[in-house]
Amino acid sequence: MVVPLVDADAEGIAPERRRLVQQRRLGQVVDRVLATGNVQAERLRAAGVESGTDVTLGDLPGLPTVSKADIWDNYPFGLQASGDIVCVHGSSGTGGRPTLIPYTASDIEVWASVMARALGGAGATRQSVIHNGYGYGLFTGGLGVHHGGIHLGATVVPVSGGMTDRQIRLIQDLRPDILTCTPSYAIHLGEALKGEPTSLRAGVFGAEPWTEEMRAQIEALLNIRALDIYGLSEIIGPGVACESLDSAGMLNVAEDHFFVEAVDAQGDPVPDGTPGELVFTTLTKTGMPLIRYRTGDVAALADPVPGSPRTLRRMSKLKGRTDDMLIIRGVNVFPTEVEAVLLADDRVSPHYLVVEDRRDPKRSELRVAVEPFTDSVDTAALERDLVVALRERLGISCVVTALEPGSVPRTEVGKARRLARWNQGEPPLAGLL
Ligand code: DLL
Repeated sequence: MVVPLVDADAEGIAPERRRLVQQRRLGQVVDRVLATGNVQAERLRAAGVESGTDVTLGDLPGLPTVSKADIWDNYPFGLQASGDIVCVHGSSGTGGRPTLIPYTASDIEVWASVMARALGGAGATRQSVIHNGYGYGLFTGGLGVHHGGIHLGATVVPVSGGMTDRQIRLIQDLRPDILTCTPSYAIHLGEALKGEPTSLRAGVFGAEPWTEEMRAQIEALLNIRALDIYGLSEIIGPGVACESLDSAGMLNVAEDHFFVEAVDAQGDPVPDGTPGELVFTTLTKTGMPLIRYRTGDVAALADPVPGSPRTLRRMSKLKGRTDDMLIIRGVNVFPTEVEAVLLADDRVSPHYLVVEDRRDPKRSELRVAVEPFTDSVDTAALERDLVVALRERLGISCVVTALEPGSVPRTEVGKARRLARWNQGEPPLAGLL
């Protein structure tokens, strides 16, 4: 299948020509950062960089990185590089500390154009109606899709999150072809629709981890193609990378704006196909440009689909975040690996919670709360089977508890919480022993 490119110059040019564009933009962003004199500039100078002309793309892996801690340390706007800010976005972040990102009008244009490409890759056109169930606000999901849909010339329905009955009414009345929301909310909407046919053809889902097994459930529930979209507010929001109908399960990285590297725990580059932490350089950002931002997100990189008109490099679905990786009795486990095992079993509903139980610091335990789809499932057999399947996949034993259908809290607004840490006191979910 070939899906038309929204921006052929950007998505379809020969990689060697794109590299020249990236190189030129890298020089410019290095100059913009050096001009700020901020902590990034100081680090670049300490590494011997005095001007953008000093740096080639090949030098990037040797340059200093910047992290979320640097953004927090310089809160709210210490890394800002332009006075022409038109809006602010961000995320509430871990531990309640907000990460705020200032945008210029040019940043919003870049964002709108990468989001238009992302929606176009899912088959959206000027005739499309996009039902946008991502939250509007500081969170980048709602307004990111909004800017992109308008840039594309489609009709955006800015429903935002929650109020599921109203969402269903709007889907029935306005007949959208594209759905955008978190994957967990897509499940929730699908369950609420109870098999009723809709006009939807494809969905663009992201902002939280989800697996191929979750994709299969969404596609079956809603009878659509379910595509993954990735991004983070620090870099721009959604649209940093997005799957298209023809990208063979991986996400096309908007690498003409966001240069991507993947590195190991020591910060050394990993080869294509090997999962590594994603590091992005915002080649065209002006509000808060970042050079070598360590995302904490783990994925593998790859070249484009051979012979495809799309020439952008691709990334895999995210495996997880470095800070969500659990170390259970010495074994590294990403919650997505647990999800893959759970949802491969057709008795298990997509509502589950992974719990890292560290009440006994000497012996950590992985506990998994699942819900069977129906009351008729033999829960004891289900628990036994999942323990075996998880041991086979992860190499460790865990405790599986099957709870009554409906016990795991649903997320109607914002990101689903699928991982909890239990250090002491009451369990994070009633019914867990
Ligand atoms: O979640 C941006 C976004 C909105 C992406 C809507 C896709 C759709 P933040 O709130 O700053 O931005 O959170 C960024 O969410 O570093 C990842 O850990 C995680 N994340 C985002 N997309 C995906 C995805 C938005 N497709 C953080 N799969 C990132 C897994 C994702 N995790």
